[in-house]
Amino acid sequence: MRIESITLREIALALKEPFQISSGTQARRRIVLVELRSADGVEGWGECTAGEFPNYSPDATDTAWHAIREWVAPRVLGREFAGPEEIHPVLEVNFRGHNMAKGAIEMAAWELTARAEGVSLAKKLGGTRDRIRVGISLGIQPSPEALVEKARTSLERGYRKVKIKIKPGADVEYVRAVREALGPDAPLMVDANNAYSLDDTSSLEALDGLGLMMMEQPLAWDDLLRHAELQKRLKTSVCLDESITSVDRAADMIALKAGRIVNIKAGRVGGFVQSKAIHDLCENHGIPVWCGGMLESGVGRAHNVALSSLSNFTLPGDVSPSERYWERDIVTPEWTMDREGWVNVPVDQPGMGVKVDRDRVEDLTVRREELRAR
Ligand code: OSB
Ligand code: MG
Repeated sequence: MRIESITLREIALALKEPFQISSGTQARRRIVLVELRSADGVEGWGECTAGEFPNYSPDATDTAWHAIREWVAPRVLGREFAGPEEIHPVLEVNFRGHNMAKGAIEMAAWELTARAEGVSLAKKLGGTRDRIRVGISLGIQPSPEALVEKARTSLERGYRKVKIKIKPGADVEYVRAVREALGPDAPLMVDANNAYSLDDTSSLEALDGLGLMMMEQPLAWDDLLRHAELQKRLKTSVCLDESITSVDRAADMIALKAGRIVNIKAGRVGGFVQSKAIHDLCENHGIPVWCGGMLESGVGRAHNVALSSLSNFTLPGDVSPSERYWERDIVTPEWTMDREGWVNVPVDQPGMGVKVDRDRVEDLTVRREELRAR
């Protein structure tokens, strides 16, 4: 495979409603889409999962654009790769961080290869499922009552997991209200996005009594040691998101017993090679994984659906259907979910299995740049 050109596009896509987590609120997404073209004329699509600001990871829309243009693209363009597996190692040589920039290009190269070979991206990645179970991630709500309503309608709609975003001041009272309203069997979990420290564990200990499936990333984004300390004190499984930036960090989590579940987001770990390595490592250690989300458009969602088809993705992912996020997505068909919370994996179509709506993308594009092999 030889990539001849990379077209970067930034699109502005308004969320149906603002999404609030402990570290900030987003009302729209500034998404970098990447379109690769091979020497043979095959296209491959990718999405950079960075948010507008570096409040989740160090990546952000503008820095990712810069990193792709200045450092990622020059290492990839015009170079002969036997397969997409060879890209990640090349991007790691004396090049720290910028995982979401690296991941956007690496994942697009997988998509391109799947198309070129006429197989689905899911199969190319080693996936074994033709449908996946999904959940919903609910942002912080103005009141416990508002949250109960959202959680109730989500379960009625078919979602198999309800993830509740929490922060100090919007935690125990909120989650307890949902538990009391929806009963002991409702599949609930929380995600703190780093909002707590070991000095204020009283709310985390109160949440521990609420029968949650897991507690996602309560402590600092780069901290494994204190998560290990916290996990010792809790019955509830800790799930790590921000802290797992590579397969080595996943191995550290397991060695330190810093968590019992991993949220895999391909962008966060630099693409599919690392995602697969984390998946396999966790599978060998009896650690379940699930696919996280970064409010992706239909392109990034396609990649998440494909990844979720691997065998150890045994818990419902944050891979909700298009209508949960957008008035209108940028792919056809849009991603849909049935009443039982299943999303179909397009295993019989080459590549990601949805078509980019080029007219819609054009309408939403705020900047565009084409990078070519020299
Ligand atoms: O922590 O999982 C997170 C969105 C932005 C930043 C961080 C997170 C999230 C989500 C969204 O939870 C999940 C989704 O895409 O539906
Ligand atoms: Mg999270």
